[in-house]
Amino acid sequence: MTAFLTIIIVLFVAVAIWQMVKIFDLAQVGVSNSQIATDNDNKINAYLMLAFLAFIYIITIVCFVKWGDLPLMSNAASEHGSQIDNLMIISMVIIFIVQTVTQFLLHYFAYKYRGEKGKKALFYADNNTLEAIWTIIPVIVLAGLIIYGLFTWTSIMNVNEDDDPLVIELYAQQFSWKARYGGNDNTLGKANVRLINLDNANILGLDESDPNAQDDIITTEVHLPVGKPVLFKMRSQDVLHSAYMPHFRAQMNCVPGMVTQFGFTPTVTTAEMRQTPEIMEKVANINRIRVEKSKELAAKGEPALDPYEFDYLLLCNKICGKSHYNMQMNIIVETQEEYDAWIKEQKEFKDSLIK
Ligand SMILES: [Cu+2]
Repeated sequence: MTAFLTIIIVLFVAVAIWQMVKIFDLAQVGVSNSQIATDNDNKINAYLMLAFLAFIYIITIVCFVKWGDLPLMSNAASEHGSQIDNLMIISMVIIFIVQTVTQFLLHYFAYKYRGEKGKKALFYADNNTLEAIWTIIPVIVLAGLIIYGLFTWTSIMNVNEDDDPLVIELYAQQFSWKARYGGNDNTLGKANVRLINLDNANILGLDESDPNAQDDIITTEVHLPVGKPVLFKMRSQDVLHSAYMPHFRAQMNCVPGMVTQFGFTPTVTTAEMRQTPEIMEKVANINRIRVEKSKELAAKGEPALDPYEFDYLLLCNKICGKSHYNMQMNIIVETQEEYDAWIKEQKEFKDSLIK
């Protein structure tokens, strides 16, 4: 890798020197003007423009045919998820149409109006109608997209406290996540990084004198009852992290020194999601690759890879350090009964402290 980077850097330096020499050459007054393009040069470049246009269209079609059936992401597993997906699809379709048309105009015009000896550019001062059209149409489309986006954002970010959401803290640190439930009172106790005490295992810095903190439950997995609104409160111990739950279309930065939040309602249990055709196909594909890889490993006398099983994940979406890629925690969406049984088995904060 280092060798590869060195070669690239050497290459860039060489290109930079070459370009500088060229500039010096051009700056020489009175020297031959062989740098001026001829009709033939212009013609070659004009056809190259058309060739490039064809190239980007062909590559787009190839991508659609070859990978068009791959969904970017399986169906959303939260109530607001379809709102995000719609916003995304509408934006993508508009961008796709606009870019297809503008690429054509850009390259075709460069071809059509290439430089030719004796051909003079038309002097055209301005045209108010044209300018009005290419100002008003983008303004309407962009304003529409932005207003639609703002409405979607507001409707997603407004947490209705009357819904009595389940409050869970997501605690980020290099390079792991912890979750904290409010316990029986569904209220998180006060916490501050300054109160972290590793001697008695107070790893999240909970205020040990706060009555609300006593029944808090700290876990290394998030369990959520399906259909129940949940409100995540994010905290970070060290640097910026970002709590990213792609299947629920949720993401929020975790900022040291402040609490951020994101609320949603999960709608599909982990068990149901594992049964959907998209996920089954994806899992089968991953396991096919794992079997192949295991054969290679077996040849080297190394143990085989475990089969993969789908789970919702909480990932970190801010590059927070060298093990950032591995910063994840499982999220299990289950029925209320399963959730109740799980939470009952967990230790409360006051019992988890080392006396
Ligand atoms: Cu991180």
